[in-house]
Amino acid sequence: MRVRKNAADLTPEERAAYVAAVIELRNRFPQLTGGGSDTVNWWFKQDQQHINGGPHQLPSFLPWHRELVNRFEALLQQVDPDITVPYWDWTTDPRATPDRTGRLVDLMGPDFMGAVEGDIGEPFLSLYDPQTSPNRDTYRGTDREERAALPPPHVRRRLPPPNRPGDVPINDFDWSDNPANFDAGVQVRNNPPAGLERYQPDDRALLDEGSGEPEPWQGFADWLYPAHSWAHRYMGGDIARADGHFSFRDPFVFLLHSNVDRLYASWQLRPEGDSREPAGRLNSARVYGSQATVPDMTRKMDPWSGGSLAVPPWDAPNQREIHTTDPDVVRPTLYDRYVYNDELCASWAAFLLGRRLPGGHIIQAVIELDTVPTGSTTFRLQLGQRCSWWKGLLVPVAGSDDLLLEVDSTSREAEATVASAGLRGGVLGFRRREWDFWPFSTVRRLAYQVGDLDIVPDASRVTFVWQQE
Ligand SMILES: [Cu+2]
Repeated sequence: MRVRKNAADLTPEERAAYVAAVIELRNRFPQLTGGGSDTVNWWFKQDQQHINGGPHQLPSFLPWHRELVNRFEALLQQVDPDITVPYWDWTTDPRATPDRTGRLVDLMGPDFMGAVEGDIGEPFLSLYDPQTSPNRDTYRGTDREERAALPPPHVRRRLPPPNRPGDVPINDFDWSDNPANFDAGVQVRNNPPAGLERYQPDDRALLDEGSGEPEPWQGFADWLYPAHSWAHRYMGGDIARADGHFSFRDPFVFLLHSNVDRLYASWQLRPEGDSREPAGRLNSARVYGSQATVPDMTRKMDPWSGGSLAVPPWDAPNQREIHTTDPDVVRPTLYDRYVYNDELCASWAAFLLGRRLPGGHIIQAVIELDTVPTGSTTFRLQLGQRCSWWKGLLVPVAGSDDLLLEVDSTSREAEATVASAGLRGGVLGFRRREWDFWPFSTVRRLAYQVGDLDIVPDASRVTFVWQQE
């Protein structure tokens, strides 16, 4: 499993590979079930998917856009298996955003993300065409499929003077060159809708939204949405246009949405928080709270699920339906840095990077004793082919010897079931090439589903599964 990196940390080679893969998608077309290929190439398909399915100001905003970014990343990996979608830390100016060492890096310009003013130009000149049909931007109804196959006439930006988004007054945001949008922008400026009047320049404050409330996910998501809208408007031009969501024709949108997903993942992996809503954030039955049952969240996710809202290639019969509660949609993606760097999130990331952890480090798996089923719990350990440094998983059992799950070198898999009542709480850790539990009695929630967690070495996987009855 590869890790999504801060765009500021990409090497020149990684920048070039990412740009090349994005442009290559313009030359690739979806294969159709009935044979042949679609007329809309995989790059224009991003815009088309978003226009046809993308929910905004709705609860499914986060799961839907996560799925979109994941699918886009999978396409890029068909071009180059090492690529992940980098993110822009939107608390910083993309022209001067710190890398891991604190050095300020410019993400814009012809060697990476293109211009900050006017047409984005190189390296993405091939993603639009000023000579395209003038109707390209107005497609509606039955001909939208045909028009989606054409390049857009332009991809523009208009960043404000150098500043980080949180420090830019709303008056300075671009509302695009569309007069209707501009009017709308003036209206917004004079009478901001709920959420837009306050930008969250502090990621921790953003993750705190909803904490302790009856609906923590909703509380958080309701603030992440306007923070993301703010980032769109900060970039200006097409990525900021409100008249039909044209933002996914600008490649920068994936850096922005990779950051949306990073904040969402950080929220899910947040080690502390209100005791009523801890590790359930990784659990598809609990993460969304009562929002899980609203129609927007229970309907199948389009355009990928077939049916009337689908676009090729997902309009084929018997298309697999995608739902907001699918494990692939709930499971947070791996990032190099989460908002809470020092605790579970960082451990998770370090673990997945496959580094041998220093002796004092702890990998936490949060087990919430309140939610342990009355029956039994199954631990499963699976190793990939290149993984050789594991010994096993030590499961703490009260009143008897701890259970050591040792991996058989042939099957590379081990499984054991423990009566839940017998589980002793602890912090699951990695030490001396073994998994270990430390007694950890000051908090109640102790271990939980780490859930289908990929680890490096590549193809290795460890899964702790609560068997729910
Ligand atoms: Cu969107």
